[in-house]
Amino acid sequence: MDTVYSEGHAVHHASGELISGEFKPAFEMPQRAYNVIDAVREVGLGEIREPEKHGSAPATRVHTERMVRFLETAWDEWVAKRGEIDAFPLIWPSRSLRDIEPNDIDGKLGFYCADAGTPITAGTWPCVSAGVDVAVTAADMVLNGADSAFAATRPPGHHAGKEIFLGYCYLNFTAIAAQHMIDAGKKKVAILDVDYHHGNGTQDIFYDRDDVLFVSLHADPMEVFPFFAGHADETGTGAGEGYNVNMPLPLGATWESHYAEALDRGIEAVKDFDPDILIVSLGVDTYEHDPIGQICLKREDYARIGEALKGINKPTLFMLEGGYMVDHVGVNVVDVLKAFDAATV
Ligand code: Q9C
Ligand code: ZN
Repeated sequence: MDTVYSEGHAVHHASGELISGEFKPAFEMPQRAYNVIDAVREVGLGEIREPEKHGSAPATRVHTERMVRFLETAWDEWVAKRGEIDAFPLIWPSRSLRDIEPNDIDGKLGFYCADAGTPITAGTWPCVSAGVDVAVTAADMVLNGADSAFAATRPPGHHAGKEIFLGYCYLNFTAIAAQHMIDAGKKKVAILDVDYHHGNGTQDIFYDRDDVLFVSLHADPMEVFPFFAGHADETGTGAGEGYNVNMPLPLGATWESHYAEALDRGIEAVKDFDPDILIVSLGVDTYEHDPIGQICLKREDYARIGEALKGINKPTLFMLEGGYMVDHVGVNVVDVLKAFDAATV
């Protein structure tokens, strides 16, 4: 399996995040992607390719034009007002308030950014632009006939919705790749999200559609981030009714206790849909030693995930999402990909 990767991600490095009442070092950092690429090289997974440039047009297919423009210009507006420190919102307005983008940068930050872990930094826009290039280039490889490809994007994307960003995510690279495939003429794309957290952004983007199935295994949102989406009764709306499948898992779940069974159900849902292409939102914050996750998968479980996914027997694009045990992100991700490559259908 070949990988698409751009060093361009590294310019986004948040100074910290507000968590548990304290400003702490950011869990989401450049070293995560370096560790993943090192592991890809180490095992000789395949070629590592540079992305082609795609501009911001693929992003505006799933996010509003005004949010994409905001992400592009926010840093300069912020620096003019506050100086060169990371830009955090100071208000999180409920969406029952006016749906008007304010002129002031503090108002705008609150309008789009929904948490205290996702600041705009000097490098955010160049970083997420490179991520769009990586996502679309990897999607094109699968569209052009590759059995599989890996988009080593950073930061993660699955929390970013049509017009909201949070959870270390600014643009939803998985959704951008899926939409790119639909725009290229594919009729049905399935997204299977195995990140520890619910992919609320991907769900938001495709909730009313029947051409993109969204299936997610994640820790119960009654207990953990993103708290406000990810329940089992969120099944889609309108034409999308029945095309959104959430499987919340209890904290402490292991492969044996819950995970294997839920993954099987998720895979069955994908098979029933019979997509042209499968996209996997691959987060490994389900790892037993992850500093922010409380699901307990062991190292050997990642190969089991890769093997199980191969059974779907579809062209497959893997997108990197979360995973914060920095020294283990690479081996866990690559264990999934290697096992997928090695498995026979
Ligand atoms: N105590 C992804 O994995 N903060 N995003 C949680 C934990 C937000 C993680 C605080 C975590 C978002 C893509
Ligand atoms: Zn996550």
